[in-house]
Amino acid sequence: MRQSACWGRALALAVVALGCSAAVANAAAYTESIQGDLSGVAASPTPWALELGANPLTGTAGTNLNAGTNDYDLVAFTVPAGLRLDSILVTNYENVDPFALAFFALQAGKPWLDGFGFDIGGNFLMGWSHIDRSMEDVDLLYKIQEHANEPPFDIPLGSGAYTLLIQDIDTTFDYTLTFHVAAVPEPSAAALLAIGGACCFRSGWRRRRATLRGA
Ligand SMILES: [Ca+2]
Repeated sequence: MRQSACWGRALALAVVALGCSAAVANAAAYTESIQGDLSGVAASPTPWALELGANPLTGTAGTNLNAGTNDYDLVAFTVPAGLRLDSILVTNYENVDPFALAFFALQAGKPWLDGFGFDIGGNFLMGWSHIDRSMEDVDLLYKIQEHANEPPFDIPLGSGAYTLLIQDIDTTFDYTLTFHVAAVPEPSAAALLAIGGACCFRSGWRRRRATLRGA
């Protein structure tokens, strides 16, 4: 193979790999006001298949003490094979109480194995976190990792099913969480370039050796 053709093929493969790993905007969206209130039933969290790109989840959750109602939101999201979940950004968190803390907990798989409200044992959780009004634009996934059970989970999350609990035991709140999903970069563009470089080096070496033998 000629060196120029060899490098050309390596670069083409690298471009393809970079293109596959680039995030695509506006993937799957779940909005409670459109698709319905998320399930509060442990046996059947609302399923949600994430897609490549930014997946916004918008809803309302929490407790209305005057009305005596609780809105627990359980979403069982799936990261498809070949993709990974890089982050869950708190895009929006609105609560009229400036001191209120919303509670988020994450577990692997479904159904929901832990409790609600005060009745959360924590043994089944990957981790949990509080969110308040100062924490917009933070990565909830890293906040949950700060309170991870042993062994702590890795970020990004790999393909599979997970369930997220969203609740507040004192107040109600509105939220938007944006799940950022990317392609697993395998093989990487750098690796393909390295393979291409090795290929070109070997073909050049063979040509030089053949030339020396023929001289
Ligand atoms: Ca809700």
